[in-house]
Amino acid sequence: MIELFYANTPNGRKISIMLEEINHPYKVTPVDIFNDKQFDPKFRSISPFSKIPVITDHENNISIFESGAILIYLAEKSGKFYDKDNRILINQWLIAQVAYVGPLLGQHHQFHHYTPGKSKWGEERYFKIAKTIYKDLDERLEKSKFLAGSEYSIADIATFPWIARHPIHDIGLKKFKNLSRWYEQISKREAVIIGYDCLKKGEKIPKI
Ligand SMILES: N[C@@H](CCC(=O)N[C@@H](CS)C(=O)NCC(=O)O)C(=O)O
Repeated sequence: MIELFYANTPNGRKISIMLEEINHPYKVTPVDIFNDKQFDPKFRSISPFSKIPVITDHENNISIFESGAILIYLAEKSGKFYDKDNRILINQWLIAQVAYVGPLLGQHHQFHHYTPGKSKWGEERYFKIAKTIYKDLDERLEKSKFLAGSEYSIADIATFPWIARHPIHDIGLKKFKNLSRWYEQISKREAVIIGYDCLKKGEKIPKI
């Protein structure tokens, strides 16, 4: 059994979606990051930067932090969504998500949505970058069915929950035809619908 230390954020959802996709038994342990529970020493012993997500695989008593490392672990364990012959491409799109798309959209959330009026510079800078990310993903998806080629992969699983925050991005997802097509297609997957709402609170994937 895998234990997922989780909050219902895009980084948390990457992993609940993956666990549903590979149909692996798991239990969710919520970490209340809005009340500083990520700083509890016990949690910090498996999460050195005090962040979710983390998994503990109780089968072999290993804990893993960092969403990209967790996705790779689960993909290798299950043999799914990480085609051996396509790893160079999957790794690029996966690492671009964890190192660029996620952190920069995260800054856009902070300045534009959570603290508007605090910093005009921050709002403008990250709004511009967020729009560029939409444009660049759209261009990629014009040429390719999924981010890393013709097959759905952990790169798509990593990116999807970030685009699922599109209502707070205020960019207008529907203006991006290829990104919208990709988003709608992934939104309909049963594992994605269940993983998105793994706390069973009735959370629905935002429509375009
Ligand atoms: N690079 C990390 C980022 C994880 C991350 O930023 N997690 C956020 C929630 S989405 C968190 O735990 N925040 C709590 C905090 O910063 O105190 C990953 O991809 O796993």
